[in-house]
Amino acid sequence: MSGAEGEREGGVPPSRPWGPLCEVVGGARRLVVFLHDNPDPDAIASGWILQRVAQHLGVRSRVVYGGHLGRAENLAMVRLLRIPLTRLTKGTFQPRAGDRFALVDTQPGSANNSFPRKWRAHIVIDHHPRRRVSAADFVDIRPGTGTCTTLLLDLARTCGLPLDARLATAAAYAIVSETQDLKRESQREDRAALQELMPLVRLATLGRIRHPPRPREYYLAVAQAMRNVQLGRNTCVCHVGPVPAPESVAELADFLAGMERVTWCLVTGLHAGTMVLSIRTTNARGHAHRVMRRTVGSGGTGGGHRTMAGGQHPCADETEYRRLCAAMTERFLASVPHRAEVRLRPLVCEPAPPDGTKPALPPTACPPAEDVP
Ligand SMILES: [Mn+2]
Repeated sequence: MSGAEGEREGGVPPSRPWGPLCEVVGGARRLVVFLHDNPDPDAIASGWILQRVAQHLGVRSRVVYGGHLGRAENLAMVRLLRIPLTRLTKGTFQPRAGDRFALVDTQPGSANNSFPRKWRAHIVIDHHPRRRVSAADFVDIRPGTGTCTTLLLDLARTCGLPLDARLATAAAYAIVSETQDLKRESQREDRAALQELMPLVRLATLGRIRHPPRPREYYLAVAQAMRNVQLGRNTCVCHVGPVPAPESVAELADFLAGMERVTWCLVTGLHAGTMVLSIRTTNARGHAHRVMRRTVGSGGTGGGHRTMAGGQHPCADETEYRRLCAAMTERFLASVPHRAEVRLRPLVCEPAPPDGTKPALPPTACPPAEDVP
């Protein structure tokens, strides 16, 4: 679990809680916790728990992330629970002597984080499949755990961290959102952790996080997405085009994967020079992370879990986006089971307008694929 730590800076009184994680955290002048880019609630809660562990041990700490925080639920979580996060933009982060670096819900060398490639990580705590490069003083990677938050709660206990209502509410929201209310890839540990948190959780706040007010752009993105949904017998593909926030892609993938008879779903969007991809499968023994790697191809990167995966590919403009969409649809369909079914049909049929006029009728549902000769 943890390697030998040569020089420990600053003596730690013996009365303190002691364990491999405490030792590495306690030896830092400052602990900088990196989340993955475009952090989700699991990453946010995990990072905050580790920051509080550091504070508990008398070590200053900050939580940083790259990318974007745009999903309404995540913004509500951070705002209502007053979670201190720092977004990394060029020149905002200066490492200092005595800094130690932690990565949570991601690993060094993974394309989905902003941890500099040449830096050495001191702490890696994650529940994604282990990467070869994850060497650090303290490494705890448990791919079987449904959420990284469950792992952090377990480790925080070994450091004697007391939970308060805000932290418990963040952790509970992380667990229910990452596992879709324990329906998706949750383990006994995740359920036990949630049950233990519940007496402390601010339930009305949790409700406000789960049902936040949403901007109009969100509904426009949904409308845009629905016009681009294509269905095969058990597959759903949706290339949304430009999206207001990269997390919209994952959100739409969750939404579309709930459609009856859809077992595999690919959603893509274009945001800030990057094509963002999400894959979902309802097959608990699927390999969404592998299908993602095949789908993005050699020019992109991707990873994830059995039933959910994310990816990205550089993409200059909408012309290139359309070209990439065609290639990715083809590779996705070739990678999922039932590959014989490759004919996709649109979910929504737009009525053909007479020349020069707007459609007079609203879109209608296309007949299901089975009914089409
Ligand atoms: Mn996670």
